[in-house]
Amino acid sequence: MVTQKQKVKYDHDKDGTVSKHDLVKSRELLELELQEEKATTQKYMAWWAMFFMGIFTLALFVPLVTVERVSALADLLGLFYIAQAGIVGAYMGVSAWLSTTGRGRAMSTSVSSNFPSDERG
Ligand SMILES: [Ca+2]
Repeated sequence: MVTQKQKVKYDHDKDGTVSKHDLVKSRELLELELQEEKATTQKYMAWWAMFFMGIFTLALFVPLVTVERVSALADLLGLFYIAQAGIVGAYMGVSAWLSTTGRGRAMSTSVSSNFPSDERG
């Protein structure tokens, strides 16, 4: 049972019925939204990793943190920096790889070509 509100949401060509074509388009839009959400989350992860590397580096110079404590945690701090830099590097590498392979461009082209001209602008 399709409610009137769902009809308005999924009826992309505004002909009053929700056809298979409308559902395919809705599915593509949902997939794009999920990809966008995932990319945004990954971007925030990379930014927070860089932020915490800076904060931890600055925190090591606070007088409250003794040299003995830093020496005791040296191995752990090394792993921390490697892990954080790995997150940032992986994000940047995958972003660069996706932009050079044209995967992102191909997706946006295929979706926009499926839209009727009245919905583009
Ligand atoms: Ca329709």
